[in-house]
Amino acid sequence: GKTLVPILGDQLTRTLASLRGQTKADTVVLMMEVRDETTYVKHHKQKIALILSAMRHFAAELEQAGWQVDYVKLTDKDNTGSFTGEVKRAVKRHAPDRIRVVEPGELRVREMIDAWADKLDIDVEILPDDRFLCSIDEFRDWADGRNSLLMESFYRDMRRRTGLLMNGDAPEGGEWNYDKQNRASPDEDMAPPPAPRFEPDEITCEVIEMVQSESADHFGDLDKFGWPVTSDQADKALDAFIAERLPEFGKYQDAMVHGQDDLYHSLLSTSINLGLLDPLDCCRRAEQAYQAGDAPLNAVEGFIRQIIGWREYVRGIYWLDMPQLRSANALQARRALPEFYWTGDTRMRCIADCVRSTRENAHAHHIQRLMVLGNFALIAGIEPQQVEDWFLVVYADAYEWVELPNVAAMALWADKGRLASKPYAASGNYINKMSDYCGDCHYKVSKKTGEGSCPFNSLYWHFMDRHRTLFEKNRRISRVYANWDRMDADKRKAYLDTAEAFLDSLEPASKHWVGD
Ligand code: FAD
Ligand code: DLZ
Ligand code: SF4
Repeated sequence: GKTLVPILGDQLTRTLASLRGQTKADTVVLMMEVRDETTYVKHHKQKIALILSAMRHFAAELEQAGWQVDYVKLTDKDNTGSFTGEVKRAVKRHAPDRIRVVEPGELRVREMIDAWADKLDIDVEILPDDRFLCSIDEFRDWADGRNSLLMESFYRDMRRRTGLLMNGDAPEGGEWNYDKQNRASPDEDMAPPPAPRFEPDEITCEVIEMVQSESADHFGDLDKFGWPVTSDQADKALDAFIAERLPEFGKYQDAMVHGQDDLYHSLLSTSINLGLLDPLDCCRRAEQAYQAGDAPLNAVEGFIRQIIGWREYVRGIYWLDMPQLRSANALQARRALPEFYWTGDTRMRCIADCVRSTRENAHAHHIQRLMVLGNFALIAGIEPQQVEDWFLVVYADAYEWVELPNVAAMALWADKGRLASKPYAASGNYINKMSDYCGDCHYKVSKKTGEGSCPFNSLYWHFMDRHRTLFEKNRRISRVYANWDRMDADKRKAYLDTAEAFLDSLEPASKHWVGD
């Protein structure tokens, strides 16, 4: 009999588990553009355009390879607007014997799929997504019975399993992790070659036009759209990264430069998350560059760690800790997200630049996300759920499985340190060291308190002071309180008053940015 194989928008992989072992004659592939997915949060316009364009290109490739593809467009007149509604209609159209689908990236969608068998009265086979190197069950086994879930120990296991940068049982170069060499401040004479951009073709232009009218009130610009939308383009982006930017990727991994949005980053997250690139393949190609002497070990190890370490790890944490992670708020942060996260309208030059890049590119790099946008939300005490919604909306690579652990657990410490032993809170000093933002800022980074002082400085101490009972016991932070106690009382009061006045001045974001 016939099998219906729904392929979701981030499952654009030719070797997807649900296609393997299927014969073309007995299979109908179903791809669905649906309103619920484009609006469950009001995603950045570029994110929607990217996903829908990549879906259309992928469907065309499958058809060319001889698969029968039933493709539902967003504006088709009978489109019900939901995955379940569209699968139901497709079951009517094709009368399949069964449905075969790869598990989705998000719990929200998993719950829909789990209901299909009953709702549609049909056999539903849900396959593990083996594009990840570590399955959900394997991660659960790894986590079981450990009292600490350190990324570093997970990462070492993954190195052993994949054999990447290994000499037998020993890590290449003698160390597992070269992060200490990956913290250089930006240099005047840094000249990163820009990441390749791909001119929108006819399919992409059509999608962009549709998004322009269907999602007109969503956040973000479309004019700079240049994301890879096919696996061929993604391959070219990977080649260019490895040849041109990987060698300096490690050294400048944490650097930030005003107006320079790519630096030495790969910009491959959108392609990997969509399935256009295979994560292990990216790592192997980086390893080859190291073996050929074209890229140093600290760069290659750093890149590989992000992919087989962090990326796999956060995905495991997501499935381990959902649904609680979505409501976690260990620091009981209740403040509203400020409007400037959407408009960039703030005199904090670091934030304004990160928001600008986010609006123009649907992208910001890791340290901008963690140490500027995340750090501000952490020390200002913004409610995690509002910050999570923002991150899910604005980045072209954002899906809840990767966004949520990074925001809730890594940036906001909402999980009480299950993932990050110590909160990533920092004053203006850190941003000044790692960027060129502060020189031309309205605020003075060297000024600690009072009018015109850098808000990160006073917010940092306000944060430390208000969470003292919680953090004082943490050996990695207790030194901070020794410094605080050594200040005279007037100084401490000035910090707290400056922070309070600044917090009072924040304008809360309008709700329409995320949806109703
Ligand atoms: P590179 O710096 O070139 O890194 C190489 C690859 O490693 C990335 O393409 C990505 O696949 C992977 N990677 C690196 N860091 C992480 C990480 N912490 N978690 C998972 N994968 C990682 N990444 C997303 O893909 N989607 C998100 O929604 C997302 N939200 C984030 C939110 C916050 C608050 C923070 C701190 C990080 C977030 N990240 C997210 C991780 C990281 O910032 C992006 O993956 C990275 O900036 C993508 O740009 P790049 O491809 O140039 O990465
Ligand atoms: C994010 C997204 C958007 C905006 N639109 C669609 C869509 O129209 N059709 C589709 O199949 N997938 C879309 N997606 C991606 C899904 O939301 C994604 O599969 C889930 O987030 C699971 O990770
Ligand atoms: Fe950001 Fe403070 Fe530097 Fe201004 S002075 S750019 S607000 S860290």
